[in-house]
Amino acid sequence: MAYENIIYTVEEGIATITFNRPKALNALNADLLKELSAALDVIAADEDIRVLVLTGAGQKAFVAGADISELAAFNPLQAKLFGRQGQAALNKLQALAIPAIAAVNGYALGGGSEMALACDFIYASENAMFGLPEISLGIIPGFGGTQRLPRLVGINKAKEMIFTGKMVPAAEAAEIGLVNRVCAPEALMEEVSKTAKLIAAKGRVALRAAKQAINSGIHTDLTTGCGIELDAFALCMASEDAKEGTAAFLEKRKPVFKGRLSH
Ligand code: DAK
Repeated sequence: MAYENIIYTVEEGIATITFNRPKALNALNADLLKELSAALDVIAADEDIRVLVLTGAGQKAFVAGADISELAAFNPLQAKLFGRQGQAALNKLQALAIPAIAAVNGYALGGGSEMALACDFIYASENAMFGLPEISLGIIPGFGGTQRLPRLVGINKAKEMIFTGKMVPAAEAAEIGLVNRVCAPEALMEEVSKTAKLIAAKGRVALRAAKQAINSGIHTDLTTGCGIELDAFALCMASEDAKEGTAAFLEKRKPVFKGRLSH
């Protein structure tokens, strides 16, 4: 598929999707969501891709939300279809077997914050602004914001953000656990790249197992979650990577992971 609203690149096993509508602060329209969904399918099918990074084109925005000019013209049925399309894309993003990092380089509002929330963690530039301003448009978050935000920062903080629609600067977003790390704008991509490379060097089977255990276990009770962890752990022990990782430690050398289960 030819991409017009995103830029898709892959380098050293790290895929980057750059939302690319800078004139509209990278606002999400139906075409962009279609391209995002197609790129995620390509990534999911490519065994050589180890990490995904999402960011925004230009200096000002990650994603300034859904495209309000498109949104304003929706009838209820079109709104539902758009909502379904967005939720499907974000669920696909969250369900990717590989880790996804949001590099938030400016405004991440509405669907932009929701996009970042569907990633595994967020690094942000000092000038980044998070927020769910939907309430000021007479609507509510519709790409999972009412669900993912309270799970991450707690119910009351999420309610304050969603009820007021106020923007939260990067430093405060880090304090409430929404953002893992805040960087100078010019250092953001470098910091993200360092972490992405660190992750990409690990074993794919273990990464997949860890992500699945966390994502599946978090919404269960502790006993069920630990059961999920045990199954995931056992799967790791069937991998060549586990043999290689433990052997490399004992032989005092660096492991070379292949990301394969044993025959
Ligand atoms: N959509 C369309 N265009 C946008 C945009 C957006 N969300 N955000 C900015 N732009 C455009 C501006 O209109 C402007 O275009 P021109 O006038 O130059 O043609 C250009 O980007 C630059 O923006 P500003 O001139 O406003 O720049 P400022 O620095 O003054 O302000 C700002 C930056 C980010 C504070 C401001 O642009 C702003 O408040 N933007 C809107 C933020 C927002 O409310 N986002 C939408 C949140 S609602 C659904 C599920 C989910 C959703 C919808 C439906 N279903 C289930 C159906 C999601 C909803 C949302 O995300």
